[in-house]
Amino acid sequence: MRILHTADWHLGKMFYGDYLTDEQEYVLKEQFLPLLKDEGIEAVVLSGDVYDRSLPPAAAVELFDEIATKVTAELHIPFLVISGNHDSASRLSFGSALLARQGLYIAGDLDKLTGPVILRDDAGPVAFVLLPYAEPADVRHFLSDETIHDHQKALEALCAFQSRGCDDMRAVCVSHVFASGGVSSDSERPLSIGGTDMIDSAVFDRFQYTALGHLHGPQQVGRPEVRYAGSLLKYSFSEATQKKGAVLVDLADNGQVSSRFISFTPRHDVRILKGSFHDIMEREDDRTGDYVLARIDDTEPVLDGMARLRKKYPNAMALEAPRRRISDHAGDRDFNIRGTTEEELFSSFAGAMRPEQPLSEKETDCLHQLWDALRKEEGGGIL
Ligand SMILES: [Mn+2]
Repeated sequence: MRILHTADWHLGKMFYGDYLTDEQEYVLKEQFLPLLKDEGIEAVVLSGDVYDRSLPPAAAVELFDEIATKVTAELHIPFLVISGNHDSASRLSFGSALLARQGLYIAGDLDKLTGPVILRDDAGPVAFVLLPYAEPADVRHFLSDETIHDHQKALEALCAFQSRGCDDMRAVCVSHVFASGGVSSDSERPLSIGGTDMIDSAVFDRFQYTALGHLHGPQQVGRPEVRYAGSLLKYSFSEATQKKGAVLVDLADNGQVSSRFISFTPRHDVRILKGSFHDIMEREDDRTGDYVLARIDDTEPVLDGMARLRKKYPNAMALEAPRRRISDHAGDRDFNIRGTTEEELFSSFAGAMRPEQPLSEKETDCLHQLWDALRKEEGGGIL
């Protein structure tokens, strides 16, 4: 059986104030859907974080509706989906019993879990054990097991509950967890504040393949058959160098698994530009529509930098100047502005911005001349 493992779509995600729904639509329609056909995919897995938030914008819901319909009703490929920590489990699993008859298997609400989903290939049954993201307290109540207090125990118990009856089958687990050993980025929301949110991936030992969601960088955990597919797109600048795509998994008749990562090419990339502001503005770039962060190495302030950057890169998201010299004392000066001349105000500003290098004589002379010139034009309305 040939399976495509994807995760962390985060439909309706906002990136520095812009919705990424159009970018998500592009990659899903232009890359993901054609891949299903071209590669002869027989089952699609989405390992949680379908949406970016529990109440997603209407456009995001419409997009998922359209994609899920294409996968199941048009391409006739079973589509297995779990809710992640960003999803509302109960909203996501609306109509799930009905949809399962159409090949769309959604596991969200614990109350609606039905045990493994059994698909078949020429060699027999393949069990898909769907483990939606759940808080330990919710699993404790659901299974009436007072010993469940952490993510590890909750996952083990939920996994046992959902695996019932498939002991002797080839089995694929779908789970949204932070497996210890995994590497995180800036766009995942922690699963627990205080206490540990990490789980030991030994719980997946019994499965031929484990399709994980939550960490946004594609990676394997321990062995190659336990993997994170990573997110659909880059959702933070910390992911700028990551590849984004899906994992193509071949599950052989004897249970052997081979897998390979397939990259998606987004319409607009997420990049960090480095160098001086001047270089960034002057250098040739044929992808100026990308989402960029300019990390400039200028030590002097760049006036109106963001507005100028956006003239070249309309989707510029941020401008950082980590080497810019700013006095430790800037901001906590206490002096009477009214009793201060313009020259004094300026040298105080210069001292705050460039503390280790006071204004030189030449600079001071230059300033005096400027002030003089401005004063002389005062009648003209400049000052
Ligand atoms: Mn996520």
